[in-house]
Formats: sequence, C-alpha cells, structure tokens
Amino acid sequence: MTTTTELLSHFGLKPEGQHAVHSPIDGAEIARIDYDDAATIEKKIAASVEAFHAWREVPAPRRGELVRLFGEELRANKEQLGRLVTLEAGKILQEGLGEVQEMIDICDFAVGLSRQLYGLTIASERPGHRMMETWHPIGPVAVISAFNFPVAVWAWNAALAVVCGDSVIWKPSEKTPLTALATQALFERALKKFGTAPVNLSQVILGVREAGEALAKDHRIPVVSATGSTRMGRALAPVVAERLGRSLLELGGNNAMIVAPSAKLDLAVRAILFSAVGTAGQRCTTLRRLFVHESIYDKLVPQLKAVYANLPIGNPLEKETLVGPLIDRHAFAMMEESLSSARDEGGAVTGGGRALENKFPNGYYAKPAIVEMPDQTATVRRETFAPILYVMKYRDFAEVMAKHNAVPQGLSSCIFTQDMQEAERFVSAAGSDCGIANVNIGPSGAEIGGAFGGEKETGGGRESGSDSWKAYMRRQTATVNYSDALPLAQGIEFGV
Ligand code: UN1
Repeated sequence: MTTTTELLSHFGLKPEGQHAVHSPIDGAEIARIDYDDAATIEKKIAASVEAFHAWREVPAPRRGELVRLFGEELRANKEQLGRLVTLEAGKILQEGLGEVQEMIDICDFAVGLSRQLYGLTIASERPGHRMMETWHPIGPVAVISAFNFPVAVWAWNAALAVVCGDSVIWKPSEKTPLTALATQALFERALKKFGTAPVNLSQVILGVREAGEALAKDHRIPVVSATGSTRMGRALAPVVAERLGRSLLELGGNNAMIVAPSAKLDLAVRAILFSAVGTAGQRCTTLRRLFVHESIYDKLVPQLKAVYANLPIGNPLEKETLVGPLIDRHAFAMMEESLSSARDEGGAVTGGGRALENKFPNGYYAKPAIVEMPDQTATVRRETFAPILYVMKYRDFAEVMAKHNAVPQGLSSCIFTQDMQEAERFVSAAGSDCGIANVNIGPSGAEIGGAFGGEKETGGGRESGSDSWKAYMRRQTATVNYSDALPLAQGIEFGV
C-alpha cells in the first residue's frame, strides 16, 4: 500500500512543521505542516493582487489553455490524488477518485467557458449610441473549503476564477491541508508548462479560523467563496458584508427524499444507500430525511434495515468497503448526541454506535443509523454531519411537501415517483424550495454542469456549472456615443 510520505513525494512535497496532520483511517499522524501567520498571509494577498493585475490582461481563451493543462495534470495523477483524498479525508477510494474526476470535469467545462464569457448588447434609446455589457475579471478570489470535499470544491471555484481572469487564494480545512498542497503542486506544474502566467496566480494559506477571517476582512479580495457549516457561514458572511464584499456561500443541507406509492423501490433503495451512507454521511448533499408513503412503508423500511445490517464498514482503501471513518472523534460525538436526542423525541434507532474500535482505536467508524421518527422534530431539522437517516411516514402529498420544506436548510432534495403530476409538482414553483431538486435520483452526487448550491441557511451561493461564473466577474455596462450630438437619456434637456 502506498504510504502518505510516498504519495506526498510523488507530488514533490516534503512538508514539515509544528502541526500534525492525522488520517481519519486510524488516527495516525501522517505529516506535519506549518501554518501561515499574519505576515505570510499579508505577503500572499499582496502577491495575489499583483498576479491578478497581470492575469486579467491575458485573453480569456488563453487563460483557458492553462486550465486545460491543469486538467491534464489531474488526469495523469488521478489515482495518486484520489488516494491522498482517501488517506486524508477518509472517503472510500471510489469516492476519492470520483472527487478528482469532478475536478477534471470542471476543468473541461471551464476551458469551453473561456470562449463563452458572453455579455449582451442592448438597444440604446439614444441615436448613434451603442450599449453593451461586458464581464471583466474582478480580483483575487478567496476559496475557503471544507474537509469533506477537500479538492473538488476548490476546483469548482478555481477553474472558473482562473478563466475569468482572477487570481485565487485557497484556505483549505485544517483537517485536509495535504490534498490542498498536492493540488497546488499540480497547478504549479501546469503553470510551468504554460510558461507565461504569474507564478502566484494560485496560492494556499494554511491555518485555522483566523486565516479564513483574515481573507474575509481584506478589502483587496472582492469575492470570498466559502463552503462549510451554517455556523461558519454565519460568522464569515457579516465580516465580508461589513466591507461590502461579495460572499458566495455553500453551507449546510438537510436533504430529503420523498418515496411515493408508485416509486420503483429497488431504485429508491439504491439511491438511499448511496446518498445516506456514502462518504459516511459527510456530504453537504447527504440524504438525511426520508419521507415514505404509508402504503409502502412496511415494505421499504425493513428492506432498508436489512441492507444497513450488512454494510461493509472499514478501511476506505479496501475495495469492498462502502463506509469509511468519520473525520474525527468530535464528529462521532456529534452523531451520538443527535441519536440520543432523537431517542428522547420518540425516535426508534436501528444501527448507530461505534464500529471497529478494536482494530482502529483512534479511528472513528460509525454504524450508519436509521431512525424512525414520529414527526419532524427539532433534531431532524438540524444537520448532523454523520450517517443518520431520519425516516418518517406520510399520507398526503401536500402535507409531505410542506414538511419537506419546513427545515432551515435548502440545498438538495428528491422524489421517487412514477406519477407525472407528483414529479412536476415537486420541481414546480410551489414544490421543493431547494437549490437542487431531483426526480428518481438521490440528492447527492450532482454533476458539475448544473449550478450547485441552495437557499435559506444553505447560503444562496451557486458554484460550478451553468452561469455560476458570473460570481467571479464584475459586470460593466458601457455606452458608446459615435454621433456628433450629446442626447441625454430620458429625453432630458439640460442647459445650453
Ligand atoms: C459537498 O458536499 O460540499 O453533489 C459537495 C455532490 C457532490 C458535491 C458535494 N458532487 O454530492
């Protein structure tokens, strides 16, 4: 098995420092790193501004060429980076590789986009005038990312920002600095091949909360894109807003599935499994609430319990494993706490508790839990970043739709049904209030081509596909007068 040291040296890295990095697999120390301090952060921000000034003048399709080269590096190193994601974040190798694929996909998307940063031409009301809208690079973009998608979410932001003509400063989670350093190393290889791009176009800042705060506060950084908990977003957004900066937030989710009477149950079960226990329940898009119609409840729920009873929990590097460890002891404690309060609220818990404690005394493996709830209680309405699936029975479609939306978060959602009316109602204006709404697909595992993000406490930001690129640019309306007169808009007569 390849060790972390071997993997790091594959990326040309030999990090040293005061702070230990642990693998969630067994809790072992896998590397040591140093954090940035106020002085190095300042230096990096200044360098980012300088890089931006050079990069914004490079034609966008040429900027796309750099992202194309970066995508090639990712393709060539997919196996190694995927493995490092598994070692550092604990997700199973299939998902580690999937995460790198997501980076490759967004690079491809961004390369095409580099020739499509379209603005509008708008009919002017004045004769001899032309009015147009142009999208310009905006400045250094800060990307604050979470441990659960330690590299893909950065790539969603960075690939777009770079083709948009911006520089990027990345503050990864303190739990996953190594994958960030490895990704940065690949980006630097692409930079070298490209030849003429500013060396500080992308930089990494390592540290804890204060490092993120420094970026949030700094007026030289017009866009701060942050992924993480609602708590983090609540602390960060006012700091950015205080200086009237733009924040792009992707925060908590409390994603649901409705299983209607006509649903194809075999598909539903597979989708539930992937979205509720995949990544050990640590995706923003993880399925957390399951509403099952009363007519099929006694068929579906026992089937689900049977599958849960035999889930392969184990070392995420091993092929047959489907459920790896939680990120750390704290995550496990939070899961226990939520299960206990769900019990207090009348929940019947199947599963839960620690697994593999003897084999991995310092790794926190949890048995995924199914919790049958009498109602959508306070605990159900809260996001716990762990494999807990709250199951509730419903009778009436309108009633379940209301319950579906009666949580503070609004990221992802889905319905399993063969009933066309239900499906259409679910994705209609009066249906799901989430940023993502799927029919006969689970709530997680979105493709990069769509805009990713959600409403309410999820923060409102959109990243990745569609026209999310606009968040990384400034819009300019320019009107050019090519006549010999100076007509005023609104027909105003003024003076001479
Ligand atoms: C996240 O958990 O922050 O849709 C991102 C998904 C992935 C991305 C999740 N493509 O589950």
